[in-house]
Parts: sequence; C-alpha cells; structure tokens
Amino acid sequence: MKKTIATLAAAMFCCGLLAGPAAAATYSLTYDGPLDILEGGNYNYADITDSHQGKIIDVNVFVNINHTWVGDLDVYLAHSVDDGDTWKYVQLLDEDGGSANNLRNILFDDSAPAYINEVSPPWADATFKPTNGFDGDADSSELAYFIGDQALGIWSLVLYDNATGDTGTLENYRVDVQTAVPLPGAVVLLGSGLVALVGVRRRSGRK
Ligand SMILES: [Ca+2]
Ligand SMILES: [Ca+2]
Ligand SMILES: [Ca+2]
Ligand SMILES: [Ca+2]
Repeated sequence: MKKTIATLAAAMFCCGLLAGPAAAATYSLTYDGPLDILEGGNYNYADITDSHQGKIIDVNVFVNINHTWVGDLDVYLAHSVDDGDTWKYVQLLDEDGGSANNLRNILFDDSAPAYINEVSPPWADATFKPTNGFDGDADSSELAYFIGDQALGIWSLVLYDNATGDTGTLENYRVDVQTAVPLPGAVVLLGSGLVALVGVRRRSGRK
C-alpha cells in the first residue's frame, strides 16, 4: 500500500515536471503613430508597455513605415529586460532596400522563407525574416533572441535615419507575442505530488 502511494506520488511529481507547469498564450500589442522619423543622429523610439506575465516563446513584429528612401534606415525591435535598465536589440532592417519607398504591412518572422535584404523591393504585404546580419547597435537579427525572457517590460521599435534628404514616418507597428504562462492545474498537480511524497516519507520513516 505504501509502495502504491509512493509510486502514485512519484508519478504525479514526474508528470508535473515533465508536462511543465505552463501553457502557451498569444497576444498582440499595437503602437499607433504617426511618429516622424527624425534625421541628424536621432534615435526614434516607439514604445509599447507589455504587462503580461510569462516567458517569451515567439515574437513576430508587423510594421508600417512610410519613407522615400528606405535604405537610409536602421530598424530595430528592442525589449527591456528587468525594469528598463537593460535592453536587447534585434535588427530588422540594416540600411537595406536602397532608394525604394516604404515598408508597407511587413511582418518580420524568423520562420519566413527569405531574409528581407535578399528580396528586391518594393516591400509590401509580405512576411520576411529580419535582415541577414546586424550592426554595432544590435545584439542579433533573429527575433528568437528574445526567447526565454520575461514578456513583462517595454517593447520599442527603434528607427535611425542615416542620411539627410529623404525622410519618413512610422505609421504603426504591432508585436505578436507568444508566452509560456503558469498553469494553475499543473502547479496544483505538482504540489500535490510533493505533498504526497513528503507524507509517504514521513509515514515510512516512523516505523
Ligand atoms: Ca525613393
Ligand atoms: Ca546600420
Ligand atoms: Ca516567429
Ligand atoms: Ca534620411
């Protein structure tokens, strides 16, 4: 009988661990512009507060930018780690696209078939991987760089216009986030397994 209880408790404990006390959640957060993209050494920030709990599993970002020479632009998605003291930068565009106009309804997704800089503009109504490579302001050009971080914090689309003469605006952007969030049922299951194990140990220790 004790062995049965112990086995059951161990099974519950293992299930709690193996299944993982989490479930996936998805949500989207939108920034509504327009935000003028200033030239002359300005970094332009479009911030979105993310109040969701959970660890990031996947991030995609959808952008609408008007610009008369997209090759002027560095575009990054940044996310605050901790309380905003630390930022991670993922590069989406690295002065790619030459004299072409606009990034219209472009979704950046690591799972897309092609890097944006390997597809000739104009770019509109399409899904691309971020640019293939990154400059000194970025940490990566893969959105997967955010995986494992807490979602809670600030997302920022950061735009830098490297040359004078052509300008633009950020019309809007959206982050699509998937997180792993605690699953109360699994926590209860894990907890009850632990309690049962402790109970068995106590009983078996009192001979
Ligand atoms: Ca142009
Ligand atoms: Ca650059
Ligand atoms: Ca993705
Ligand atoms: Ca410019």
